[in-house]
Amino acid sequence: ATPTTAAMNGLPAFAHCFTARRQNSHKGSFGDVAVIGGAHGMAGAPVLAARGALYAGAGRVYVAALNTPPGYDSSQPEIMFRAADDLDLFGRTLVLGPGMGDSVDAMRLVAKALDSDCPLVLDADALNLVGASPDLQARLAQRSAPSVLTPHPLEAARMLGMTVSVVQADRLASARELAQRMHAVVILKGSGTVIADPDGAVLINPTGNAGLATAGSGDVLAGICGALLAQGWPGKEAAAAAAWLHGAAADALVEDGVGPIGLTAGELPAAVRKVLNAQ
Ligand code: NPW
Ligand code: AMP
Ligand code: MG
Repeated sequence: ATPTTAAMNGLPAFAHCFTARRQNSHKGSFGDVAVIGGAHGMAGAPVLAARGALYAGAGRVYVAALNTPPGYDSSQPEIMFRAADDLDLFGRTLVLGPGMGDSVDAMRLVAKALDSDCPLVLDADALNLVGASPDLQARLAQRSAPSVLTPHPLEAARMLGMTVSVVQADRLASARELAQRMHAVVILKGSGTVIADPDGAVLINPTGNAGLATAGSGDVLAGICGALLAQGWPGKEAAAAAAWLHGAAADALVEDGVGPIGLTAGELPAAVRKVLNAQ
């Protein structure tokens, strides 16, 4: 089949994936997301992802930080903190990688997640680990639950064994190749984010601005994608809608004078909620 390339037609294109919030629903109706990451010096990354998931509508959100006793986020006490090897986490939608590092423990957790039936978002260090390990790639290839990879150009270049300039020279081809090699949906981030499915279909996300060029914004995107997967969205649709929402949130903030200069990743989740509720 000829691969298709399309510009996304806004979030309404994914309206069929929204489950209406019924009056008699409860937190269990909207899925659970567990974010695993946050090694030393990067404790904020999984919290940003968790906030992204919470504000994108996940019913319950957990954070498991490596090498750190379960903590507490006083400005977001809704998030539940667990130990990274808590078996209970591996039955939920998993977001792996924000601030995770490349330790042996991180590698073991990625392998365990890949072997689970959970919908999965692989970001940041989880991507670097998978890119460097044929064993993890084999585990990824045999998954039947949705798997979404969210590389920025350098992470994509590492996975493909290319330079960033080669990846960027043809972003559509790079995203498609990575999706096909890894047997997973790919969000190739950056200005003009590309969403690629292993079947060859490619989308270009039209939202977002340079305000997103700030630490932690990718962590928030991973959490949004996790929330949509947890609410039952298929992988490609979750990936495309997450990228759209993330960019639309940044666009709305800039319209309100919050950025592009000095926009912070922590400001994105509430803006995502506003965009979602306006649909
Ligand atoms: P340059 O500078 O141009 O040479 P890394 P990371 C390139 C965590 N975080 N187009 C660019 O290279 C993450 O979750 C924790 C072209 C850039 O310098 C990870 O676990 C935070 N090039 C970990 O830190 C907040 C692009 O990639 C380099 C590009 C490391 O993640 C921050 C960085 O890549 C962070 O999220 C583009 N669009 N985008 C926290 N608060 O705890 C990126 N590059 O070396 O993989 O490091 O992305 O910072
Ligand atoms: P990360 O590098 O993982 O924190 O991810 C950065 C996020 O910000 C991704 O979602 C990128 O697509 C987005 N981003 C970064 N720079 C820009 C830009 N100039 N225009 C639009 N989106 C951007
Ligand atoms: Mg990142």
